[in-house]
Amino acid sequence: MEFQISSGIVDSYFHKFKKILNVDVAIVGGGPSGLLAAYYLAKAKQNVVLFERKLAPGGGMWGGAMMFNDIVVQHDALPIVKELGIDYKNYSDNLYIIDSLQATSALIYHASKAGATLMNCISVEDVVIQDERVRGVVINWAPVHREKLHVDPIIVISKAVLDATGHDCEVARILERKNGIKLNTPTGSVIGERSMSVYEAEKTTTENTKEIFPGLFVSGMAANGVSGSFRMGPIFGGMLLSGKKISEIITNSVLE
Ligand code: 48F
Repeated sequence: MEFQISSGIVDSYFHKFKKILNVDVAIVGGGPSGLLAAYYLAKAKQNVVLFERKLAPGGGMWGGAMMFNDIVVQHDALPIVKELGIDYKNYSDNLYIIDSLQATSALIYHASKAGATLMNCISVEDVVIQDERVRGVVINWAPVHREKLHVDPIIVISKAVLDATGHDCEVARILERKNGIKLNTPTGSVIGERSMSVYEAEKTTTENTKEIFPGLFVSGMAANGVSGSFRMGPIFGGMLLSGKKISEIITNSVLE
């Protein structure tokens, strides 16, 4: 029995790991925009893997606002909330309240159930570049980074990479820092996010959701961060709409 438990897990995990070494889409970051992109991409029959460095994917959605575990979505995003079976309460004309724990677990569940492979405790530390195009990501165990161990990584090949790393826009920054290349942002560089301005931020999140270098796409706060737009705090409609939009852009680009 003891042996079967261990060998079952090792066999299954290594089978899963081997499958994700060459995929259609590699998503970096398991916040709301990355999880929703994973869900829609998997539904569109893309072979998709999502890497999250923390134990639990979910990013900034679990914590609600200052740990008050409710969050707000606006009317535009309500069809997504309904599609995922998340309960909602009408609060004012255009705004709805959802429970952050139920919403986050629903995103994780639906992404996984749709067929996306979710890999937690793994950090993306670099990208693969071939012929002036991003062709994959370089991964290592998150604790290896935390302990600053000198351990070489593993390479994952993909047709598209999504930077859904949130406020730090880590993948875009790595690409720029290491390669000195020009990105498709207003300045050609990662600009960094501005202060709180909810209406502007929500509007620009979907506008900034796009391909910023051949093979590298951005969603959620990473999209606003690279293009120098605002933060918005505990309203999540923009994140959901951004995840859905980038899944459509990537699907079209991968199918080209
Ligand atoms: O920040 P995050 O939740 O991303 P998001 O989808 O949503 C932003 C909102 O939560 C909120 C907000 C809007 O309402 O302002 O902040 O843009 O999640 C990003 C996830 O990426 C992980 C990180 O741990 C977090 O869970 N992450 C970041 N860098 C890496 C990473 C990396 N290099 N490798 C793996 N995971």
